[in-house]
Amino acid sequence: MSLFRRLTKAKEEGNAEKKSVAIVGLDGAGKTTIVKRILRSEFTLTRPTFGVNIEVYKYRSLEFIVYDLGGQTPLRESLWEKFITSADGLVFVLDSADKGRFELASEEFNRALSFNKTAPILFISNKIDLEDAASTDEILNIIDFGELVRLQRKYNFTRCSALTGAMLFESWDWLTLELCKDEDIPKNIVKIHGYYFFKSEGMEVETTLFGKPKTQAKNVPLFKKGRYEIIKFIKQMAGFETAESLLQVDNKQLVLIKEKKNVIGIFVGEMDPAARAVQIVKSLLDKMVRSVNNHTEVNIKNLIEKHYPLDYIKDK
Ligand code: G3D
Ligand code: MG
Repeated sequence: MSLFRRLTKAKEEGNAEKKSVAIVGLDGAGKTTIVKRILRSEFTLTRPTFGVNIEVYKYRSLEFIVYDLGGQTPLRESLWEKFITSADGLVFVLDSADKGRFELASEEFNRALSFNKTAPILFISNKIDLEDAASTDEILNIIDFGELVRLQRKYNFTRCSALTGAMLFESWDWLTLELCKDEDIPKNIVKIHGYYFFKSEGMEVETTLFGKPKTQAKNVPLFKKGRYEIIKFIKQMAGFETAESLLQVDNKQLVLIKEKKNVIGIFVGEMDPAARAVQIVKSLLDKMVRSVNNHTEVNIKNLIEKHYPLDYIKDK
């Protein structure tokens, strides 16, 4: 069965809405890292002989068929064009510290655009954690977003880091919402099922599951898996002052943020907007640091109940 046939078949049989996203950019820009970081791999349709990684990933309620189109050779050109042309969304990844290849990246971007005139475009200026990462101005000097405005293309330009996760989830949420404009995805509210509060050296301070006893009991196994994941995250991110991550734990999302000495994770619904969850966790961290500075007692549960009354699973 041809690859296209298989993809079409996957589309017919699955329940979740499927969208195809072509992710392009020069070698080493961070495409694979981004995809692995943000999306949960469902199953793989990778065909090494095609020279294109084709994988089906899950993000919120959507399944993305991602074409990671790195390292193309003239032999693969026509295939590359075909994937871009048929994609629902286009993601371009730029290594913002690789200034010597900005011209080349810009040409590549324009070439990709020429193959697809309708898909929303997410332009990721990656690796902003690096000291010599280009500023927004420097990037705007080489990439002509004005042209996209003239063409009335939907686009989003985000500076992010696949390594620390900064701004990554916000940008994918934008793309997700663009791709499912008409579908029922909650835009503003998340359902917080529980939280974890750890010190960044690994000490557990506080963890709590929200909800009625029955709901809690159902979530206990997931909550345990979440605890394991947060410890893994703490180890992996030991060298970073700040880091963000989004993990799928069965049918929930775990949003993890590290800020200097503290790590907070919140456990939210599968279809909830990750960007909103990221925003909540960051504000909790900020409020906690301020309480500690004022020598007042910190209780995350109280902070959530007070500041995000619509966002958590209530007891009754
Ligand atoms: P590609 O798929 O676009 O070719 P990769 O790129 O995802 O393979 O990434 C290329 C290298 O860049 C990898 O390093 C990866 O870890 C690194 N990288 C990706 N994103 C970031 C980022 O945001 N910040 C930093 N500092 N590095 C990043 P290695 O050493 O494994 O080749
Ligand atoms: Mg790659």
